[in-house]
Amino acid sequence: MNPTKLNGSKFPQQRFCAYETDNQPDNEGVMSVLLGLRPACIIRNALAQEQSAALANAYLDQSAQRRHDGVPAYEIGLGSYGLTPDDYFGRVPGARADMEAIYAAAGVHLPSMAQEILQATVDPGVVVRPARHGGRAAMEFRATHFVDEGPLALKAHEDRGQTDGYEFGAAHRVCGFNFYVLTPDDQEGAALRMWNIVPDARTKRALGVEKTGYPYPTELLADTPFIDIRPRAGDLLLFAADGVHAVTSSKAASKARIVFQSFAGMIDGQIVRWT
Ligand SMILES: O=C(O)CCC(=O)C(=O)O
Ligand SMILES: [Fe+2]
Repeated sequence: MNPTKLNGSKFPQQRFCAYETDNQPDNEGVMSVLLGLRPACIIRNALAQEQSAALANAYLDQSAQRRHDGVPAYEIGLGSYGLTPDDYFGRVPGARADMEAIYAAAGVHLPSMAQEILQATVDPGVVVRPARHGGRAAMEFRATHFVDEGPLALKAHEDRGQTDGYEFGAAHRVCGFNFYVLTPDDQEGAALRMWNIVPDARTKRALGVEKTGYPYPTELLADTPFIDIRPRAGDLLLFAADGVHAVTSSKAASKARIVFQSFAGMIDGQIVRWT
């Protein structure tokens, strides 16, 4: 029988808000999300407007594929969703070549920038590295273009479900680590909506989403407090992706929303990254 509410852990209400900085790698903001003390840290203008525009244009010049996971979006690159570790890591070289072509065309090497930002932010000596499997390294980013089909551009979900069997299944928290390069001009919609709930294993089993994390029925979230975070082109967002979240529909004329997505989590004191 379906549960009638979601059980799990919550952030204390006074800490359930996004930490925001402007173009400053911020140790407290970033570490507090990785450690699970806060839901999100947004670094505004981590990319210059020209860099975002160049990445968006380079993405649009490539032929993206419809996502294979049922999400109404096109992507270039690769995510672990629905793939075994052998499949995922086997496909990385091809997918990485597609992403490198975008970085080269844009003249912006996002993986190096991400590494520099994280390394400059965390305490000296903390290792920041890709997730690994049999000597192979995970993808740095994939690029997703959401095609807003409403009522949510991306249904409520959490991204812990996609980590089963992977090294990153052991991450303390599964955090989204996203650069936004094209966003709708919208004061209300096109937000990342985060509900204050990290569902427990029992709730996930009851809903049959323990291996996917997708989707959660919105009726079950009616009484759960949420925040809306509205990233703009150039922003870098780190957020608790193991909590239930969604992307709200845009009301703007142009709904295009392009995100260079990845995940980050702490494993044994190291910061590990994957897609
Ligand atoms: O685009 C966003 O703001 C978040 C996307 C997301 O949650 C996902 O792709 O798993
Ligand atoms: Fe997500």
